[in-house]
Amino acid sequence: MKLFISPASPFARKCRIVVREKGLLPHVQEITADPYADDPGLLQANPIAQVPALQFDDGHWMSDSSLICAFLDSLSGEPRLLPEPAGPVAHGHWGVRWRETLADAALEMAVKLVLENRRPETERSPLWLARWTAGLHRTLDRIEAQASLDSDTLDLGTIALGVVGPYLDLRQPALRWREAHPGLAALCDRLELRPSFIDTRPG
Ligand SMILES: N[C@@H](CCC(=O)N[C@@H](CS)C(=O)NCC(=O)O)C(=O)O
Repeated sequence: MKLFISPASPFARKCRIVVREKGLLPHVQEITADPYADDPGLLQANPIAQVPALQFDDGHWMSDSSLICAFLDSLSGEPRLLPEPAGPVAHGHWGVRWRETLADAALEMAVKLVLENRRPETERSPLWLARWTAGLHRTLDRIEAQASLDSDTLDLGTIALGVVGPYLDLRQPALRWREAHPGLAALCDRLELRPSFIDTRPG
């Protein structure tokens, strides 16, 4: 399998962490591609032109980090990062997916802010910048209040939350998110000590 990534992409990082946690590194070739440069290899693997993308030897492909992570998790047994779909909404499968979705939403808004701020100043939309900034703050507040940040269980929700902080540190240092979100900051700092996180630090 080929996994198209870019070193700074938090969505690709989720998949790269899962590859390592599941011991799948010997079976996955990571290919660095710039999703903003019409990279021919990436376009062939994924018409949506986003990283991450997973390409199989028979030509099949998958996009979207959430789908790719769930697929990678299904390839081997322990550690199980996504429990079977059963149980109450706040726990187990649905709780994990809910926390992953919250983390992904924060990342989507953070990435949009980065892209908008890369445009010439006269072309930036104050309306969208304000909307995404407010949405990011609201989502981080909700994560801090409700996302079970003190759990030691490693799952797809925890991994997704764990990549939010380092991405904000890298791309949104002015946001000073740590002060208002100590639970998320502590979770991210704990996870950054794991080999899978060390090996995939954004840069
Ligand atoms: N929902 C997607 C988002 C992926 C995404 O936005 N990737 C960015 C890089 S961080 C990208 O490839 N952007 C290129 C583009 O949207 O044209 C996922 O979870 O994989």
